[in-house]
Amino acid sequence: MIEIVKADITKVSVDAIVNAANSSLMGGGGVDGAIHRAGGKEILEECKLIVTLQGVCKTGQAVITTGGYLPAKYVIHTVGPVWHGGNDNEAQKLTDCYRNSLVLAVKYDCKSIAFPNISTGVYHFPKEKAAKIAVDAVSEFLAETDKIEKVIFVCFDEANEILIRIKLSERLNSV
Ligand code: AR6
Repeated sequence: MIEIVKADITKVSVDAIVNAANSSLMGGGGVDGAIHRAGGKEILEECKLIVTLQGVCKTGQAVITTGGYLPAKYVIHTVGPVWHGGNDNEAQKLTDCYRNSLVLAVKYDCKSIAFPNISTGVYHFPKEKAAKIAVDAVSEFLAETDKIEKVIFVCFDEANEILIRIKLSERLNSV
């Protein structure tokens, strides 16, 4: 049910890919920039509409748009926490990102979803802590529902790929 790959998430064919966005939903660098570039302007148009209707997307929350030209049907935009040293509820906020993205995926009948390593780029969340949170949040959600058939962790760098593999095998060995 859980796969780990080293790839560009804009190339992954799943029902929904998750974007590590910022609160404005207006695009940015990193994976956010790559998704908007590859997906085309329809994604930004929908993001603008969402902001007009419901305001900015707060940290830990998630919203959904079309996938535009991407192979994925939908993009789920979530806003990860900026790392401030660990005393700003960053861990809970990152858990919320994974959980709220999965809740939205189920709501839109998505069977497969791909996650990047949220917050581990310019938001500087420590990669090992983020990997454990990602694996725990996804595993706990999958234990509660049979609606999602596949979750792919799409890692862009080798460190994240190795860390996600370690955290997943630690978790599987502990149960
Ligand atoms: N496919 C998969 N993963 C990627 C890709 C890609 N094409 N490109 C980068 N990554 P970041 P954040 C990885 O900085 O830390 C944006 O400007 C990257 O190696 O994209 O959550 C937003 O607008 C890293 O492991 O997101 C926000 O302002 C991971 O994606 C801010 O960055 C996340 O890195 C969000 O920062």
